[in-house]
Amino acid sequence: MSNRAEELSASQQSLIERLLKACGGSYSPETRRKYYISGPQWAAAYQGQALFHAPTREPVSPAEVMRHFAEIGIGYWTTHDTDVIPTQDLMTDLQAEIVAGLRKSLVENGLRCSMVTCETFFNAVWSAGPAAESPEVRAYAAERLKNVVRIGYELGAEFIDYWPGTLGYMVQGVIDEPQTLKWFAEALNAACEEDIRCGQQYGRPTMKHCLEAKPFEPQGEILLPTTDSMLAFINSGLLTHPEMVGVNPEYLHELMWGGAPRAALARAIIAGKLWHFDVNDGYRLKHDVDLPVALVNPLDWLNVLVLLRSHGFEGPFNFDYKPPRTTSNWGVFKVSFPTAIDRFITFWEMAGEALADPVIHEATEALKIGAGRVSSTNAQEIFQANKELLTLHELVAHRLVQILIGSNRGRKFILKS
Ligand code: 3MF
Ligand code: MG
Ligand code: MG
Repeated sequence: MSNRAEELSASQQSLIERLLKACGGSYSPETRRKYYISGPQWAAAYQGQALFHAPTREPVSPAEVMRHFAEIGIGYWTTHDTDVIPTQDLMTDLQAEIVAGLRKSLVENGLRCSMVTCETFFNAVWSAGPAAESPEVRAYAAERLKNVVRIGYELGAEFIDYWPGTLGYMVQGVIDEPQTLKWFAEALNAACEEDIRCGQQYGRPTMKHCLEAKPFEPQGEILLPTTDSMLAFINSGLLTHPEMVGVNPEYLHELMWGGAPRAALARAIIAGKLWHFDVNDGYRLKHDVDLPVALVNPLDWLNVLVLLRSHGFEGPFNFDYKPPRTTSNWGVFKVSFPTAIDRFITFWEMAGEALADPVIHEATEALKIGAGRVSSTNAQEIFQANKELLTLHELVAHRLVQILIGSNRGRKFILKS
């Protein structure tokens, strides 16, 4: 960088520091650590590249990411195998050395690894998916998944996540979809068997295996595009240990197909399979922009957290988002991660406020009691007696917006005189 550019960038940074302070509302690292929040290695080290974008940021080593996470107060770290171990070094002696180094960095920074995941989308070997026709590709996929289980044990992870990525096709009519799903199940079965073996070896409970769906990207068509399809797959009879497998919905992945994330989460909750959650934001029926949480859909985020809190889900919340493309490495850790986490905590606490709110409470109870004393066979009478059902709905929705903007606590805006 030229001296001139360096000076200008330093002055932008001091402006940002001042404005961040002026924003206020940030939590201490101790407070942030009280939530089950995890930071992905790949999000922190994301270099700004995309299909139409060249990389813009310097690489950041795992030890450096962990140091920043510790400073910010992110208590948990998550990683793909290839985020930290080059593909050619996987399953070699070098892997053992790298993993030992990661363990040391985790301890030094007071962090824990909550989740590990296998990259089955980036390397060219996955061009036809991890359950391709070629038996060599499938055997390699099974080895990779088993290896990730072992890495998980070495790093003390409780969760293992699978976003199959390339499980699908570009051109139609050429793959046998049911057979491909059976092959995919075989790889997961191999991972669960390896987990059971490791559990016995380490004297630890087995891990929670979580399937993450995404409706499109990077394949033209995806075989398991939604969390619902993952739930159906878990119950298809193809898995030898369905009790070990749950889901990791990602907020934006459900919006991308036009779904309501809250309803998708609800379906996972009633199946008893909501075990892990990827936190971010974005737009309906668009590509995977992975924006920082609550910058697009704050009201929906409040409502999602109300649902999760009221059903006892307390994490892990994995911040699977992408810091803006040209933000500097400094900005990623100074602004992007801390502000995303502080918004999340604020929304989590606001959700608690909504659950304790007397207006919402009374309205909800009244809805559940109903009008009473009407004939159960007379539609006209039931309707007449319950005319205010949707009025109460609207009142609750109004109150939620009040909570979002703080007017439930007396925040006032200047009125026209
Ligand atoms: C892609 C994703 C993935 C998964 C990750 C863990 C790169 O859209 O969301 O992140 O979350 O592979 O399974
Ligand atoms: Mg995403
Ligand atoms: Mg994700």
